[in-house]
This record gives sequence, C-alpha cells and structure tokens, in this order.
Amino acid sequence: MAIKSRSICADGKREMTIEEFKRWLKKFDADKDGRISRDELAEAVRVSGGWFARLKARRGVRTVDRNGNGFIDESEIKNLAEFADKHLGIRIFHL
Ligand SMILES: [Ca+2]
Repeated sequence: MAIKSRSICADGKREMTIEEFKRWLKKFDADKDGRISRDELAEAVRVSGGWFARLKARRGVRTVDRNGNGFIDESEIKNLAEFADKHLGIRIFHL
C-alpha cells in the first residue's frame, strides 16, 4: 500500500497527515525546543510561498496559541493545522 505524501489535490492544496505535518514543522523549529515560535512560523509561511509571512505568522500565532505564551506547542498543533489549511495551502487529513 503506497503512502501518498506529496499529493496535490484538485484545488492545489498539498495534502498530508497530522504526523507528516508535525515532521514538516520540525524543520522550522530552529532552536529545537519542540515548539514553534512566531519567527519559526514566519519561516514556514515564507517557504510555503505565502505572502506577508511575518504578518500572517503574527496573526497565526495569536489565533493558534490558545494559552497565549507566544509559542505553538504539541497541544496546539491541531489549531495550527487549521491555520495551515487556510493560509499555507496545506490540507491535513483526519481533522
Ligand atoms: Ca522552536
């Protein structure tokens, strides 16, 4: 059974599972603390071809970061997945 990891669906969004999404995010965890900061999210937006990376990242962290500590951690990944669907052209399975 083949695993589709690089599939693009009809509307141009990249599809990945939550596990693939986490792995993808890890690349942007520059200081390796296991959390995604605003700057790290900005980089993720930028490489996804998004415009206004810093602005989006700032807004993104504000909406995704439910406990308001300025970082996106493991428990907030699902919120980030929604953000990715809206702003990064990434669709996460099993939401
Ligand atoms: Ca980090």
